[in-house]
Amino acid sequence: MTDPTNESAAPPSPRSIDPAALDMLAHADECGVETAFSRADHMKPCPIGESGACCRICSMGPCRLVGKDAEQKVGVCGADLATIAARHFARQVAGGVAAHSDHGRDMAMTLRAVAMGEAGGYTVRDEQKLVAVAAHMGIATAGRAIVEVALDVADTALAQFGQPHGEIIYTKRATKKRQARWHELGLTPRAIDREVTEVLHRTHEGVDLDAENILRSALRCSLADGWGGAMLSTDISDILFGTPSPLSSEVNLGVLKDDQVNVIVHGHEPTLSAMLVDASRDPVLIAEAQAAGAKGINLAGICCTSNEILMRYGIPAAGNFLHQELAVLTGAVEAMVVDVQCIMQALGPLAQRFHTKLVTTSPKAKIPGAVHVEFDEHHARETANEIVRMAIANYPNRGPIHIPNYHEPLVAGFSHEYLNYMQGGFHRGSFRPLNDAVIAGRIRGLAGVVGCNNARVTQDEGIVEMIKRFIADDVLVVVTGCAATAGAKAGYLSPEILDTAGPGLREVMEAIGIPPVLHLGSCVDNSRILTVLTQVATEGGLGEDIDDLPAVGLCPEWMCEKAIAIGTYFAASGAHTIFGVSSPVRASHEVTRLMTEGWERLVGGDLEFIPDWDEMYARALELIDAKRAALKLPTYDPGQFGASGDTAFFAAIRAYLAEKAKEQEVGVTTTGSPVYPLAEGHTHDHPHGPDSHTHEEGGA
Ligand code: BF8
Repeated sequence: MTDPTNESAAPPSPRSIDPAALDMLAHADECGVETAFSRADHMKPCPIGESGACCRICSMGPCRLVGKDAEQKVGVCGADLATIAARHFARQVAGGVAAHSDHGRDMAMTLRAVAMGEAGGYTVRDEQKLVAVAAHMGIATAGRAIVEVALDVADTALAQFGQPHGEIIYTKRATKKRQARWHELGLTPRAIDREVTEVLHRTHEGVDLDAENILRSALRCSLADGWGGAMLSTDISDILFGTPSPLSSEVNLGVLKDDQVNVIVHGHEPTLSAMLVDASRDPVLIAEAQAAGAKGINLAGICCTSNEILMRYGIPAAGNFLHQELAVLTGAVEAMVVDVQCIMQALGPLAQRFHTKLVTTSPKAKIPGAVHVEFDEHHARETANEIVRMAIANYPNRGPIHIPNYHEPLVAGFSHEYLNYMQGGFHRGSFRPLNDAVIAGRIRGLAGVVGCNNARVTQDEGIVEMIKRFIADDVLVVVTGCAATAGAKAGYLSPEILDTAGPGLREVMEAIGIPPVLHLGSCVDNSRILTVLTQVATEGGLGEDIDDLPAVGLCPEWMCEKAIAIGTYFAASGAHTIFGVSSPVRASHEVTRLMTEGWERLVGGDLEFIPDWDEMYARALELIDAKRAALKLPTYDPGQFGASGDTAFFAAIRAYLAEKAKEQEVGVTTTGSPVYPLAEGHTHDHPHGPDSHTHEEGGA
């Protein structure tokens, strides 16, 4: 019998723009191993479910409303297409909020354990951030011990999940105008778990049957993530592991080492992975690795756990979502340690074909074929040591290896705090230079390029296209999650990329030392984009709220419910947001209308789905330019800027530095600014030799 879901068809487009991925996919074919890429070729998406026209909420169905008159049809209970599509969408939002926010809850539990002295190995690494967070929460800090404040912060954070009364405290961090709008519309989230539960209740069979009302509950639920669970997660991670500031590292599968014990961390939470960083640098464990025949222990990351330890410890990223199987395929990974989210079940059988030990660590996330070593923050370091020893013991079992030789340099770690610092220093942190540059038109606008890989589209293509075009057109880009990794793999997070930026953007970058593409962190760190946009909106000169700003959010290769939740909270916060791939509500014109023009009227932002890259980009620029016009800012003119600082004098310095770097086969490293050695003063890798020199010497 033929499997109706197994339609074979020629691959419609290249599977990836990443040469490392293409190399590994050819290797997978040689090994006869299937991957998400090949499975996607053979498993077409169900067009009814994909477009939001399938209702499987009760056992009278599934009801599928299809055909030219689909919008006139109803399911067995009488639900129409708009209700069905809206219910499905709202449940996706609730799923995403639950995932991010449960991650946030775990961070709060760890902070609580630290405050109680029960989490050996963890500590409050960023006391300043703790004090700032306490201030947001209305917790007194003067004269109190750090652990006391930490306990109050942890308990206040945990209360946000299930508090019976009140509102989510961090909504007060939005602009006054936004807070008033949410109140007026009844969109201020009350408690995180309550909003998730209420969406699940409303979308149960026979409850909320009005598409617009269902979508309002989805907006409120999403805000419980953006201004609740995700923001708490970011803040508490900063408190426990440090607020990121720029550092350099490398990305792509070439970061794996052929002569070291390779351990990959994959998933989302930074707790165990931070301990694995310590374990991988422990001289005792390194000696054990050497005794097993390896030169050392090499830790690398996949997905957002990777972003968490990349931006705080400089641990290299082996890749993004679609790289997880490819990493195992190298045959060089002794252990892949996973926690929660974005972990493919395919890793179980795949790891068994190679020597890789797949190690699950969360009681919430087990995988057939994996070894389970349960993580408990009270004994985290012991768990990390156990896992590293397991990897070391596995090193002699390695078979043939195939590591593609692709690795790109990158700069990551731009927190909201650091962006303030780099624009105004420690005492006068500010966004004034950025706002002024946008007002003048040197910077045309701001874009967030975020989200996943999706095997339905060419890996990284949409993300990289958007980044490339934006910076060439003087739009400053911030990136998070797998989009950040995609941009980095394509070289867009390296200092050299400044040369491809438009003239106005480059001028600003060179003047204040901001790279044109800022890596803001993992997917929970999309909350950093909310705080950045809020500060831009309140700094002056660009309106009063996020929906006044010449800014857009893009998620070209979205894949999961978390991405839908993020897109929805950006919209509810006033941002125009564009997703690629396909629309989960495409079947219903009414729901599509409600989420675009309806939401724009309601909250000032919207959520659009545009699968074509050219159309997506054109729409993004149209939105940015329309906001500039509404603010009565000068029309963007690329010919107007770019001359200042571009003198022969500076050109000579740049040429000199490039020549020196080439001669000595070392890069020019910088102090303060990772981007451009002239921004805040630079030092070289070789400050004390006869070749050492300063700016002045270089420019003389
Ligand atoms: O949380 S971008 S594929 S790893 S969901 Fe998953 Fe998507 Fe990657 Fe990070 Ni975010």
